[in-house]
Amino acid sequence: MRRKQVTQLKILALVIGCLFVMLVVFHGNSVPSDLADQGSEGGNNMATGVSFSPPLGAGDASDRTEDPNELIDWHDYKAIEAERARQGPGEQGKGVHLDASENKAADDLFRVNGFNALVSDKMSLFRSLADIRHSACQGERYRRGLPTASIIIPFHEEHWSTLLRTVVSCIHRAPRHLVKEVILVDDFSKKSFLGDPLEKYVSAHFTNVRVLRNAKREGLIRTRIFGARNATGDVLIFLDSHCECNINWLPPLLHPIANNYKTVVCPFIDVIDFNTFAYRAQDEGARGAFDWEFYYKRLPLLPRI
Ligand SMILES: [Mn+2]
Repeated sequence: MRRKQVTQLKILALVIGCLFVMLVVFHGNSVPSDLADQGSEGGNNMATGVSFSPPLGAGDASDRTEDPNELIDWHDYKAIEAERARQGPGEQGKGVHLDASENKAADDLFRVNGFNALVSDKMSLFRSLADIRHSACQGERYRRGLPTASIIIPFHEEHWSTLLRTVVSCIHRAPRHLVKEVILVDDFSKKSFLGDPLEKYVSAHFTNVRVLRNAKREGLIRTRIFGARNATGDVLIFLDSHCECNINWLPPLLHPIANNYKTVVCPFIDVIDFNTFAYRAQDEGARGAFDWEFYYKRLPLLPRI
């Protein structure tokens, strides 16, 4: 996937990038009772203005009598409405265009990151995104009883605002009790802000985010495995370190796993423009596959069985 190159940085969005969800341990339909209230502090200093509150009755641990198999609407309409009102650079998934006077600073950051990190810095960590899903998604219902997720985000020399936007968007657009934890796994980065300042930031703003560090450079897969070994949620979700998760991204990924623990799911992966950070669809969906050299390929969808 990363060979796809320069034209469009595969920063994922709508529903994340290169996201593979794997089931590790699935403890059944029970809903965890620790609805740890990260929301009252989580993200509020970031001027997000929006935080997720689960739909009434959605997975509420106090309602043990409710049927976990019942299909419910997981949308948080209050949060969706608040997001629609947001204005500013990059809001509603729009692109940002810089003044010519900023070209030098933009170029310097571009060389380090391979995308326009200065544009990223101008946008809120919780910028709003347009809801570009197929309209039928808006009416989809998912099980009330869903497993919890550990979201594992490996990174190496990631830019600050793109890394933090990944964390903020995956947490605040998901039902709080379903995100057991977010594990940032540092593959031996040297940038100083990814050291102590990152740990201070996540502990000041979240209660369910932690940072693990490799003792030497390990590469993507060993870094993912290190995160997975330390995860405590029912389901493992691997995200790239420069994603934005869009509306209602999590329940559709967990639902098929709740129905069959052998399921591995992959979301629609939209595109964030590498230069303007404009958010748009990639295509109408495809099957992920590998060729004989193990390069990632996208193949046409088959008729639905
Ligand atoms: Mn990527």
